[in-house]
Amino acid sequence: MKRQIGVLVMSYGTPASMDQIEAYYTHIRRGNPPTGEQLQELTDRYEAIVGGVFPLRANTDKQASALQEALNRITAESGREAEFVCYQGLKHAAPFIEDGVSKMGEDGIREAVGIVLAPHYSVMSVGGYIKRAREKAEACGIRMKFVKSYHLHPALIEALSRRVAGKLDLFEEAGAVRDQVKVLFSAHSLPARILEMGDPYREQLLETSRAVAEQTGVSNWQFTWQSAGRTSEPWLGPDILDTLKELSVEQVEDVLVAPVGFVSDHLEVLYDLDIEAKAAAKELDMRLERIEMLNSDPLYIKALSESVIHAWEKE
Ligand code: FEC
Repeated sequence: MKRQIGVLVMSYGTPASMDQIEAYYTHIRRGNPPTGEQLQELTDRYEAIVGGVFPLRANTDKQASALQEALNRITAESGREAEFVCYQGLKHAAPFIEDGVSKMGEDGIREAVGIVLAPHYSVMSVGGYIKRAREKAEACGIRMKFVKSYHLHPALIEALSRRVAGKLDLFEEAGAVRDQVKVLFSAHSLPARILEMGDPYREQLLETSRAVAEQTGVSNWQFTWQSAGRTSEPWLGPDILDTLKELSVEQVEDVLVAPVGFVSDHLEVLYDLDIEAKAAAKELDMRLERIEMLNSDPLYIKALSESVIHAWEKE
C-alpha cells in the first residue's frame, strides 16, 4: 500500500442552511450569541446575495477535491510512492478543524500537511487555524506540517494578473482609458493592533498587490481594506467605502476591485463588494467592477498543490 499523507484543507466555513446562521455567528463571536438585531442583519445579507444559498461551501468542496486530484497527479508523474488524502477543517462551521484532524486519525493517517484557503498569514487569521490543527494533531498522534502563506506563488500571481488584465480590457472596450482605471487591491481588515505585534499580514498583502501590478503593467493602483468588524477597537483602514469617497474627490470615474485576500465567491465579496461597495460607487457616479474570484482555477490549485508538496518535503 502507498504511504498515505493527509492534507487538512482549512477554510473559513459558512452556515449549512439559514437556520444555522445563529450558531455560526455565535461561533465567530467566540461563544457570545448575537443580538436579535445583529442576527437579522446578517440573515438579510445572506438573503441578499443569492437568496439564502451559501456559495462558500460548494467552492471549498470543489477546491479540496481539485487539490487532492492535483496532488496525486503530481506524485504519480514524479514516481513517488505516496497518496494524498484531503480532509476539510472549517474555522467556524462543521466539519470543524478538529473534526478534520480526528477523521484523519481514525483513518490511520500518521503524517499530514495543513493549508488554509487564504494566501496571507496573520497570527489572527491563518495563525489561529494552524494553532487549532496543531493542538488536535498532537492529541491524535499525527505529525503535521503547515503551509503558512503562499502569497507570492507564481501561479497565484499569474491567476490574479490574468483576471486584472482581462477586466481592464473590458474597461477599455467600454471606452475607458486603461491608465485611468484605478485598481483597488483589497483584503479583510483586522484589528489595527496586529501592526504593533509585527504581524506580516499587511506587508504580504502589499507584496501580492505589487507583484500583480508589476505583471499587468498597472501603475494606477492602491490598497484598501474591507469588511472590518463592528467592534469598539480600531481596525486597519482605510475602508473601501472611505477610499471610494476619496477617489471621487480626485474625480476618478472607473474602479476595478481585486480582492486578493480572498479566494472564493462568498459573503464578503458578493455582499460587501458587489452590493455595498457597488451601490456606494453608483452614488458617487463611479463605475466599479470586480475581478472574478479564483475558486477552482487550475492556477490556484497549482499554487496550493505545489505549496503542500513543498511543505511536506521540508524537514
Ligand atoms: O460566505 C460566508 O458565509 C463566510 C464569509 C466570510 C469570510 C471571512 C473571512 C475572514 N474573516 C476574517 C476576520 C474576521 C474577524 C471578525 C469576522 C467576522 C465575520 C462575520 C461574518 C464573517 N466574518 Fe470573517 N469572514 C466571513 C464572514 N471576520 C459573517 C460576523 C459578522 C460581521 O462582522 O460581518 C470579527 C470577529 C469578532 O467579532 O471578534 C476578525 C478574516 C478573513 C480572511 C481570512 C480567512 O478566510 O480566514 C481575516 C470568507
